[in-house]
Amino acid sequence: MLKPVPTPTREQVILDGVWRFAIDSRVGDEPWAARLDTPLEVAVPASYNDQFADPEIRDHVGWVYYQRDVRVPRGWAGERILIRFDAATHAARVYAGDALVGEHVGGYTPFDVDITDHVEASGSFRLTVAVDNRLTRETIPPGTVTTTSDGSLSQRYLHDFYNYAGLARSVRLHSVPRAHVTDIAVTTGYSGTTGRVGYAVDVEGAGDIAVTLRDESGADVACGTGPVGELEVADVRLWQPGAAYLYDLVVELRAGGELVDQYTQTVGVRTVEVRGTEFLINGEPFYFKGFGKHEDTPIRGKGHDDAFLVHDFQLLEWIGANSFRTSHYPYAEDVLDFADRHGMVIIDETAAVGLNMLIDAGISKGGEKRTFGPEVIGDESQAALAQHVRELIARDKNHPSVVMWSLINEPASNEDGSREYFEPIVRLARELDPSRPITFSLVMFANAKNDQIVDLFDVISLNRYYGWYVTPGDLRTAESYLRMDLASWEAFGKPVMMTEYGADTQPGAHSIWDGPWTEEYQASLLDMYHRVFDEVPYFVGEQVWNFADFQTSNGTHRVEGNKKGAFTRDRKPKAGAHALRRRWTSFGDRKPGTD
Ligand code: BDP
Repeated sequence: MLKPVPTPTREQVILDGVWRFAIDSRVGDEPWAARLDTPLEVAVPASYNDQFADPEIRDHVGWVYYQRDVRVPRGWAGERILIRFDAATHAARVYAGDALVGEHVGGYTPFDVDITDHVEASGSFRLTVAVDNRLTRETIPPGTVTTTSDGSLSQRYLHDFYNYAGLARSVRLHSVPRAHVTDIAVTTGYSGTTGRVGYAVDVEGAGDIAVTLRDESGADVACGTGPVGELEVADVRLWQPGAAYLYDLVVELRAGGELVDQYTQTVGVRTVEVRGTEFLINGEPFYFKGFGKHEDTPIRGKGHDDAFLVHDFQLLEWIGANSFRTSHYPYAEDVLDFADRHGMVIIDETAAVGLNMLIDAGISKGGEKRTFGPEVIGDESQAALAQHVRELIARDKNHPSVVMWSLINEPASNEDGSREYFEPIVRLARELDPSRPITFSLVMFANAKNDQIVDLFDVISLNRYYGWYVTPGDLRTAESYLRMDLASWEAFGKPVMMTEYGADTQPGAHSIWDGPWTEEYQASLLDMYHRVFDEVPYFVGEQVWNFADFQTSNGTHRVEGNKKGAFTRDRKPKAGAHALRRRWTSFGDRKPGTD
């Protein structure tokens, strides 16, 4: 799926700004059929929840309406006219005037709505977007909606982060020519100093395809014709962690000698491979240092914000991180573009979090024991996840920064039914992208003895909370548990990494003892884990939970959100951040002690 960008044949109008807004209970039926009768306005892109000082809006369950008037540029006559939503969380219906023009389910992947037949160049139209925040057993992630005694809806879900909703990413009106390039897929490799860029171009309509590869100075380095081909790049500059290099693949569609469409796809030449117990980038063992993150900031919720993007990457560099996981959903495409340009290594995760009935709002609670089956997480959920994986790989397949797909976070992989549920998903991901390894993050109580799916994956990624949920305040016992746990995976002969470990930490709380919640405790816990990691030869990376504190749903186990951040929600370092910086700046992209 091509991101809309202006080219000699394509234009766009960014529709970000302030839109009219209402929740469903405050407007009549068919509110899209006229100007929304509402005093409220809302910022786009941003989740709507925290923008208002109104609990009925923050905790609303169901549809909300966004509306604005849109003018179509006069030069667009004869073009196809579309609206791209980078995300509508979690489902959307789009109306041009009174007409329903598109629908989408899935809150973190983009979709286009073709409105060519409903609008006119130089005319204007009323755009209404209905967005639904409900999570059910048929959605990814899952949840349950119940009707309370007063008739209002109440929502529960199994992950801990707050269920921010709305239009959290950009909305764009864009034009493409009638005959146009619909998709480009690239694969890369090299031998010696010669690079290889394979390409496959899909088009709608007739025309001849020509491609040119340009280096960063703008010089042509290779060219080809036809929809599928392979280009050789002499003296190739590789995309490396921390040292990005990007080529431009300029794709042209011509008819009768005339340019019909042009699109430029960036390309980083690099290889990724799991060999034995090593994770290799460009044939070199790579050691992941970094975090699981969230898209989460005050007021904006999950709204994408370029200033936070720039600042977060600055902090990642400051602390010596080389990678992060897009826990627990695909992030805005702008984040991956930025990672491509800055050599950040990404584990790209789906929105499949909470496929585990033993967890409630992120906490292990017992409760409903069985996760997989027709009455619980069944075929509809599996179909939704398959569709989500298709959309994720379609969007992100060309990003050199993405080195691995994380297909699930903390599923009940220790339960019967998990293999039947996940095996087809793994097969699908491998079919769609044979070039990247796949992983998933294992929950604490899925271990080397009871896990039923780990053999399907390339890398064993563990989420472990010894010293926090298990033996809090007792790092000595925690250390022995961690050591035993890591040792138990050796027999699998695969690389092992930690995708979550950490401790909630209240900034400003201090102690000379091992006191949970203090800054010293977070730093000591991290030091303890690192000591153990460095003993394990098949260990390939450490990603702390979390980069920054983030908002959660209400509950007595969280104080104003999850506080496991190395940074506070407004990006101030805790003592743990300084401890991480000391460690991570002391070695490069290889495992400590192997340089
Ligand atoms: C893990 C989840 C993560 C939570 C974390 C925690 O993967 O989303 O935020 O625990 O409890 O279970 O802090």
